[in-house]
Amino acid sequence: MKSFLQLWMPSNASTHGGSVDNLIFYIHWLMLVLFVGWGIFFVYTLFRFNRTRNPKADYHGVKNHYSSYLEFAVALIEAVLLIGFSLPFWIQEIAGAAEENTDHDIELRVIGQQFQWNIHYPGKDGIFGKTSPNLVDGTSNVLGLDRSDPNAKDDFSSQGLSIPVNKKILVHVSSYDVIHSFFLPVMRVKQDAIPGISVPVVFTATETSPKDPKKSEKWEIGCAQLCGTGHYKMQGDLVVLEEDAYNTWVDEQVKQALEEGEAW
Ligand SMILES: [Cu+2]
Repeated sequence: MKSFLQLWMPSNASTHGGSVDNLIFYIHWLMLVLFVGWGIFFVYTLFRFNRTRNPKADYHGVKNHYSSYLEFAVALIEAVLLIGFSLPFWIQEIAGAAEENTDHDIELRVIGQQFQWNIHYPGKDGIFGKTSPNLVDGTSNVLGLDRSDPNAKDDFSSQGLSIPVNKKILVHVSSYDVIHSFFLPVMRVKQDAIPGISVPVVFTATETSPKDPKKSEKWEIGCAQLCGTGHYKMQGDLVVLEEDAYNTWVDEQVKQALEEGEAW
């Protein structure tokens, strides 16, 4: 069933993606059992309780408790999937891991905006420049970055997400306007981007993105929350590079940011 379901899924290119997929498969197994079980029960009742066999209505109904036991069992399995698998996984691998440990390699900020993704890179120094709500401007400075801060000099923003392969990436997801949802299908990452709240998420890419996106699967950032009329076009490119290529890319972006100075 796993390989059957995988035919409809994007490829997995993250370290934790296999666990997410497993959970999806368990849920599908449960749904298949329920679908077939209830289908058989439905057909059974059509014959067992048809009018020829039961000309007179029975006002007392069912006396046994089999259906209650069944419903309890289904609720129990669902609770195990949620409490036993889903929540611990999310806490260990994604949001919890990001909040607790600092052993990430790259730290970025992601700010959703109608209708694009803005990624804030701290530049070569790895330190984010100061930001202030007073400096926020929807067209030229979504981050509210204070360019007079020395740490902000080499900061730059991008509407695509470029990251190195096999490095632990920590992103702080937030929003400029309404609620969006930061979605990296191939990384099995999906996190609501909420104005006023910064949610940490970690992931590690296990392979580089396809060189020719026209010929193969396109790796992208999507928005998984209906956020307005332009929601459909709220996407960006996800580019996973070898470490050297990533460093070269960062150098170029920093150079450009330094040349442009205040302009964003
Ligand atoms: Cu959106």
